[in-house]
Amino acid sequence: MEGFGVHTSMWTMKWDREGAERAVKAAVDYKMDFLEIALLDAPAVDAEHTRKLLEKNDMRAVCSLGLPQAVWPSHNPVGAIEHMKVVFDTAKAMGAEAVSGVTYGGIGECSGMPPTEAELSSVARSLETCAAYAKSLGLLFGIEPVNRYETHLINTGWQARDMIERIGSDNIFIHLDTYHMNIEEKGAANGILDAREHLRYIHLSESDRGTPGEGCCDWDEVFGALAAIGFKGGLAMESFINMPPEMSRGLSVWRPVAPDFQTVMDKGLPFLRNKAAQYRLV
Ligand code: LER
Ligand code: MN
Repeated sequence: MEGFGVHTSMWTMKWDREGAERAVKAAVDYKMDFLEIALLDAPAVDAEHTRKLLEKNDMRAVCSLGLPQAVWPSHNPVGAIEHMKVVFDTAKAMGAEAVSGVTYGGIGECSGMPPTEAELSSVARSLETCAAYAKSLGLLFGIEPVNRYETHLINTGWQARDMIERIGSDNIFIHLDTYHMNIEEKGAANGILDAREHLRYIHLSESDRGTPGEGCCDWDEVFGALAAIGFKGGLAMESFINMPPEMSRGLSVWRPVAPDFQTVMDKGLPFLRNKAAQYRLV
């Protein structure tokens, strides 16, 4: 995973043949290095169609997801592992390089209490088995800390490092997100410095999820810290401008955060590319 990517929510959250063709064409037009494909319903995906489409267009892919409540690893590690095996098999068949996201739970998993030791060890058990399965398929496996309103389990780079150190698998990595960091970390650089060698992927997402460069994220601190740790991973722009209702709830996106996807792609993407070039990341 390296270079610049974009989350397919920019164009579609429905990964059927039509959505896949539209998103891959748009990603090629914008000269993206990879696409992040939400794998919310893996069995419904025509993996062979996606693999051929990606190959034909020389486009790389990363898959991401949060787990449904019935198989949250904190309470049902066995169910979580079964669910994730289907996700890994599908991602592999699609030709993806990695599976990441809230792979340790669900978006909206908030118990109202701090995480218990029983929950964390159940999550660790699920992640360890998942990492081994992913490794057997040659896939990398990421965990994305998200803010306190979306999970009570892992909110910061430091907590993600703690979880990875419990597990010890070498194909598991930290995936940060500047939107969540802006809520949870003590400074824009902290999560990156804490995740350090485990950081292989980052969502570049503005403080309002809108057009990068038009919000409160301190992008110089973010890119300066990435340069300081010698970051070599994937830089994925994530902006949730057009959410279907079932996604709006989990992400709490209730209003248009940018006028349209062209604004995000034509203004936000060049802004991020310039910053990455300025800090010699690309
Ligand atoms: C959710 O808030 C988020 O940032 C997504 O990337 C989840 O995978
Ligand atoms: Mn994210």
